[in-house]
Amino acid sequence: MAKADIGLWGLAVMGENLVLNMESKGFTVAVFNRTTQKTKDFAEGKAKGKNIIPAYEVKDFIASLSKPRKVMLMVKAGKPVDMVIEQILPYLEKGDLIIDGGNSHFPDTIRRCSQIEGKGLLYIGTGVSGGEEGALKGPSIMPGGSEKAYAMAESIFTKISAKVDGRPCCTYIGDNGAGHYVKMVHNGIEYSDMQLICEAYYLMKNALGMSAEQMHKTFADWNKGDLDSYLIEITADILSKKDPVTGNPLVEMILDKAGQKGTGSWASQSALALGVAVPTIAEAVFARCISAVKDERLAASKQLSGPSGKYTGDKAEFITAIHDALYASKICSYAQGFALMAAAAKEYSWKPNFGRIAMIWRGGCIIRAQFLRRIKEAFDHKSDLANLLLDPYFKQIVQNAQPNWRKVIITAAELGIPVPAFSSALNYYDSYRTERLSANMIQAQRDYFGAHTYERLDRKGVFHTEWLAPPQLKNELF
Ligand code: NBP
Repeated sequence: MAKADIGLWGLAVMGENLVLNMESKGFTVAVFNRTTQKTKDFAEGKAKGKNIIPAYEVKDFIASLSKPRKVMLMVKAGKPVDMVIEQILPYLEKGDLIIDGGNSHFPDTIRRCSQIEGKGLLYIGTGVSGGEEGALKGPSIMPGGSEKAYAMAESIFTKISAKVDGRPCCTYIGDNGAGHYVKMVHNGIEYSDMQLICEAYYLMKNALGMSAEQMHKTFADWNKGDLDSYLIEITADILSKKDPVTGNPLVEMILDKAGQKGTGSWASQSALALGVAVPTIAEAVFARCISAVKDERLAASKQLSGPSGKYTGDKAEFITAIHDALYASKICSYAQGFALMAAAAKEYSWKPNFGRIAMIWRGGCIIRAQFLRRIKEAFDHKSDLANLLLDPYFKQIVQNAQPNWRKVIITAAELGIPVPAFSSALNYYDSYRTERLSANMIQAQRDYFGAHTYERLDRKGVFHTEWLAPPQLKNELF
């Protein structure tokens, strides 16, 4: 029997669809799953008559692969990945390649890469975005590992990935954990994109009293302009869907309690560890956390009061203001995500091409959007751009949006409507553009209670003051 080009372990939604995608591009794929019944069901169902080889023993699975072997894992992130690696390693040889396509945490990928390369094998940790539809029709693929490992997988990855303007949404990201890091930041940006859209919807509903139909039309309209993106498109679709039971808009029948699987929080944690400000991404994670304590909020709503009411000004003007607030905040959130990737690249010695990363996010992933082309242009123009906000195009957009952006946040505060992501984005912008912040007072406080020292504006050196020493301040040069 002909040998398979690649083997895939893990036949849940992502794995099955990736296998069908690979097979449709001319590859023969061997498949394996811990629960063998799933392999059987797949072989007798969706895989029937296709170049897909089912295996029910690990030994047979590996034996069905052409050499050097390529084994891709699409299993639950965490321990299962290590358990699967342990089971396949005895059957693999030097030069074989293991690819982890799940949402693994990047430190795990760095560790696994080093362990597996230490045995003479090759390892790729890759982000695969786009959910089950992306896996089937073409995901955005973000591979990390050695260039030698990537060369082995490149032809399969580029063929199965989404294409935009004929170009594959796949590019080599960098060594070891770089691919999973970029996927993690992608997910962090996805969290903030979603939260910002939710705040726009919430203002339309609560400040303007718009119906689902009116909001559907507004989002569909926005999808034809600067905000053209998958998430705006699906938001418009969602608002037009009726609940078959009650006849109400379905979205209004859904419990306001958000779930999360952890990648947004990993992105925020990494930013904290690296000392990079990603307030809008973190705020989006916190917004999900506060939504999750529904029972507490219900009780608090009976005890804690605040303003309420509707916006009384011009509705059409306010809708435009929400649009501008959304676009400006979105730019800040992407600025934070790219700044985070730049800091991580420095920390872990990766050399990502940020323009290319923006390009591979244009298709096959949840944050796909027209405006990513602008990010590519910004990095083409200046590859070491410190912050997207400094790019002439984004600078102008945010400058023009400012009056409306501020108006939306002021109005929301006056009406008692929470807009944490809009506000954090504006605070990020205002902090980033401010020459002298309030941190001089922090330094003074730290020096007062902990002798942590401070620097001065007028002289070089490190200083400490005995703050209670009478009658005047005594500065000592360390
Ligand atoms: P799941 O994340 O739900 O994982 C299910 C798969 O993991 C099954 O094949 C299961 O085998 C296998 N598995 C588990 Br659980 N524990 C195992 C173990 N100890 N040993 C071997 N296999 C084990 O599947 P998914 O939703 O298809 O996602 C796969 C990966 O892709 C995950 O890392 C996920 O985070 C990532 N991802 C998912 C999406 C999405 O939209 N779902 C999008 C992008 C990335 P079993 O059948 O025997 O239980």
